[in-house]
Amino acid sequence: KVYNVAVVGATGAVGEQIIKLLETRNFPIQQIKFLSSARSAGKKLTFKGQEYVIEEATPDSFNDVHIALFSAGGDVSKALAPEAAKRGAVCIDNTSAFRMDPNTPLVVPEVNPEKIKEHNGIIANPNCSTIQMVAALKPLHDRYSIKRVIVSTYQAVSGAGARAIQETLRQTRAVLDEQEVQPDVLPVGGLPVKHQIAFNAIPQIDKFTDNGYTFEEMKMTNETKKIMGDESIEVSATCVRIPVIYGHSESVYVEFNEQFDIDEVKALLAEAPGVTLVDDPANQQYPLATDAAGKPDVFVGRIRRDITSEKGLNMWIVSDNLLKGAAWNAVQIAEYIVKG
Ligand code: 11C
Repeated sequence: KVYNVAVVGATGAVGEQIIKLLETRNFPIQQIKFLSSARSAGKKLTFKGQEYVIEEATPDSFNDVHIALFSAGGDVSKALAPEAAKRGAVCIDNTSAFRMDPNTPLVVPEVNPEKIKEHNGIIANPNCSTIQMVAALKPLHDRYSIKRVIVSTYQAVSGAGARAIQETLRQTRAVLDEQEVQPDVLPVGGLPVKHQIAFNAIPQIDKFTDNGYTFEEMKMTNETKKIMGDESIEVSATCVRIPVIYGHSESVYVEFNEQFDIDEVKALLAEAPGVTLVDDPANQQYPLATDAAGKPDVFVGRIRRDITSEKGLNMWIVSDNLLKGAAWNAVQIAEYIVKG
């Protein structure tokens, strides 16, 4: 069988990666269309050697579409994913619009692939920092039962989109040239205060909620429970933006309910689907964003028992936020749909 596919948000940082993956994975496409907001409509792009004009997305754009991949922001998804679903498309949505909706599965194929079949026209793709963490937590939770997680992230600017990448490069040049830095995008578009990202670390990703955590941090808490299918797992996150372009890194402390064996932890992670173990401190080998960039896997290393807690484990988890954190996870879900 071949499919009519729509990519919504074709010009964005994630949309670009989705298109590349559909090409290289040889996704079984009958027809493909590229959609965007009115702002980017009319731009051209090449797919498998053929030129396409990007069209403005409207409800009727989804007539006859079988699979629609959305990454054009929450408002576009809220307005158009239900319209696409009504017309028979299965939507894979990269935004946070439907993630916590009880009728929408939130899927990481290595963790809860069985949920894909339960969709009502929309399947949500989790937040990038959550995806890479749960891919590593899943085999450990199955074996030792996780009580709580304390995570600090070191997140790449590409998570905030193409404009944040440009801003980081521009600011870095300005600092090196001893010019004045004029922050314009980060930490959050739409908020009045901006901070320098070049040669800095900004402890704010997304807006603040009323409990003192940011939305990005609360996504890690809430999405982890939903994906792992276990409301008892507690997650406390501090999310930090650093001037890396591709690849989120995370320092993760996990406390188990059961006793664990450190060699067995490493063996479980070495065998886990989509996870690559890079854990050889004697040879200074551990996951690095520069190594993870461009690769589909989640890399885990620096694995050690916590010196303050017998049932505590520390590890370092790195993955390309635009790939496993977004485009690759979405295309994986699409491939599951195709496989039936
Ligand atoms: C970031 N994690 O790095 C965010 C980007 O909920 O899909 C993804 C936001 C989301 O800024």
